[in-house]
Amino acid sequence: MHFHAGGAVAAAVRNAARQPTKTRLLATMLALTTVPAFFPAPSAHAADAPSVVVKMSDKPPKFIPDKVTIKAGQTVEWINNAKTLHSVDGDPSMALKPSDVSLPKGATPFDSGFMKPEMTWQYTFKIRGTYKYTCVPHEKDGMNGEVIVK
Ligand SMILES: [Cu+2]
Repeated sequence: MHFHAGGAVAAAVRNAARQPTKTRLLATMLALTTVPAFFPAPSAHAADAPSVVVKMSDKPPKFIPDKVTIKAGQTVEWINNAKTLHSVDGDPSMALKPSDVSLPKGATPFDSGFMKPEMTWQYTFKIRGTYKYTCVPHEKDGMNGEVIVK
């Protein structure tokens, strides 16, 4: 046999059309297991491409923009393109002031942890409502943000 793999599969399928059912089934299965290699399924990461990017600044400590509106299921990416640590803190139990961090009913608290300069962090919002979040190192400086999920 001097066929390359694809040719061999095509030939097997062609021949199988004239073969008894069992052989035909085998050839079909062979073809089906071969095809996905050429058409890889979209990865989880591709589905998470951010809809909105929020930057983090030092002077003054701010989320830019500090208010974004997205649709349920969309992803926000935060990027620390400043020179100090920042964070995305959507966990009411970590807030100094309860009014700085609040989530819609049923939403799970989120927290990026400390983000060094150049770090990015993403979060996908599934539940509709208004999310108020803060930056742990700069909550006292008023570095607060809001995500509205429609
Ligand atoms: Cu900050």
